[in-house]
Amino acid sequence: MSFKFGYVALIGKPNVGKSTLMNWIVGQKVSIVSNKPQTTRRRVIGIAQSDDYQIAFVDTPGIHEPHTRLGRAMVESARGALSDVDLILYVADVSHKPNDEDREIARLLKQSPIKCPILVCLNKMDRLKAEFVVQNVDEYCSLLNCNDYMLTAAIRGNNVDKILDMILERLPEGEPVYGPDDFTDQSSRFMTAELVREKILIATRQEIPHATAVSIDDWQEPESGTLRISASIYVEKQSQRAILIGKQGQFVKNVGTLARAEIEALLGRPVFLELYVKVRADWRMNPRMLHEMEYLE
Ligand SMILES: Nc1nc2c(ncn2[C@@H]2O[C@H](COP(=O)(O)OP(=O)(O)OP(=O)(O)O)[C@@H](O)[C@H]2O)c(=O)[nH]1
Ligand SMILES: [Mg+2]
Repeated sequence: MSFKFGYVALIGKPNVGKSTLMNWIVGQKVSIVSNKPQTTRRRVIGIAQSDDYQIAFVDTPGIHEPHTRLGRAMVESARGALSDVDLILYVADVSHKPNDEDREIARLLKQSPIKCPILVCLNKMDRLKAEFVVQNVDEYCSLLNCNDYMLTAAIRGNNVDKILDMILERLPEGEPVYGPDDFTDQSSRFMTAELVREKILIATRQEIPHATAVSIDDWQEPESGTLRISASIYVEKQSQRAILIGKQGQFVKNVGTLARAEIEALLGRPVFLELYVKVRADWRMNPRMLHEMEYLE
């Protein structure tokens, strides 16, 4: 078999499991994952490879009706992934029927001038009740005019090998573009900020997940020994800051402990992580802040 290379865009609503699926196939936490919608905020490449192929997955923010400048940038970023890819993997939560957001995405995909193949990944099949299987599968497939689908449970890797085979069948032959050890296009700094944000998303509710951003302020990397990282956590209100700090600073301390363990594993060395919680009213509306956070291209 000759070598295959291709770009595959993961497109769908927020919270359907796009990042979970990509991480499983790549075999690394490339994108952060949480049970809060709109976890992924910009395009992230995850590279899956073997002796026979290299697949560059383009994970995207979930497509939704945006209410902030950040939301608009996220949806633009997802739409931007539709051009220059070899395959679109439309990911949906099959345990629910398609709604208006799915219909909007289907319209977007059908209107799109790019004519690459579309594969439908019906995820969260572990939550799909037997009596709805036929109906829900049928509704998603007819929405996209596409019978190339696979039911998956990315959280446990069920059928992920099968969807990988379907992806490979549809990819062109080509030379590898990335190095044999590459698994993402993100910088260590960005991934570090994301890991801190993930711990906050998992531990908070309501507006806080959406109102939180993390940026790296200082990164001291001696040739050996401990790496010293200082980061700011931005929220939009004093009340949110108080929650993130917690009683005697316990909340942010826990966030730091959980994030540090993963950052150390990622960077392969000891890390000293300092976190500061700051208020920036309406940062989600502020293009300069969005640039600083690397959410605007
Ligand atoms: N039950 C179940 N949960 C899943 C499955 N796949 C992902 N999840 C969960 O669904 C939630 C959302 O997963 P993500 O991978 O962050 O979803 P996403 O589509 O990338 O979301 P955005 O980045 O917000 O667009 C997380 O809590 C996952 O653990 C699955 O197959 N079954
Ligand atoms: Mg995601």
